[in-house]
Amino acid sequence: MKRIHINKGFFLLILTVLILMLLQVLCIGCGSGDSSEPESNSAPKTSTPTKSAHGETVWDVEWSTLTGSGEWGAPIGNMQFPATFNYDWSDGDLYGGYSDYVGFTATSQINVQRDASSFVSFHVGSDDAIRLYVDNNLVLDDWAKHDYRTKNATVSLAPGFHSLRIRYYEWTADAQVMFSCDYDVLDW
Ligand SMILES: [Ca+2]
Repeated sequence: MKRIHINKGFFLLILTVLILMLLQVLCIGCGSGDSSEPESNSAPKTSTPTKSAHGETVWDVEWSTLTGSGEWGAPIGNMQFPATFNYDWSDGDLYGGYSDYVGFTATSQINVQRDASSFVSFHVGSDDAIRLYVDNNLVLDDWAKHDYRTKNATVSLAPGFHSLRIRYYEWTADAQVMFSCDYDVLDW
């Protein structure tokens, strides 16, 4: 009986060690799946592409008010823009009944399907202010109150996905915003 008791104790010890090793492996696996990592310069995950139900590249747009001192106010709604756009609202409403002191942040992504790093052309136009970021780098900066005008930039990009972000605001009077780029990076 004593011999059996010792074997049982040894068995329980081995079982405990195995369970602890299993928990350690599971814990390491959980750590790498942390979804709260901060925004980085890398391309967004391709598992959540910004595409419409019809398979076209689109922009996710979040509208916000502007305060009288030019600070971002409250979010007022979301919508989607097509891959390229040119909205001329004149002095009418831009979104949600707002014709002045309103703006948006829009995000999208492109796919450079070329053999090597190469230049991609971007074009923006705005009344009033606009900024374009590629992979979180500011590449077009026209952040001031002004009548409609356009800006162009070419950026060397490696093959693969790259994130885009536009910030825009309308101060008063007429309003317009435009975006376009090389079409081949929109077709994926
Ligand atoms: Ca204006």
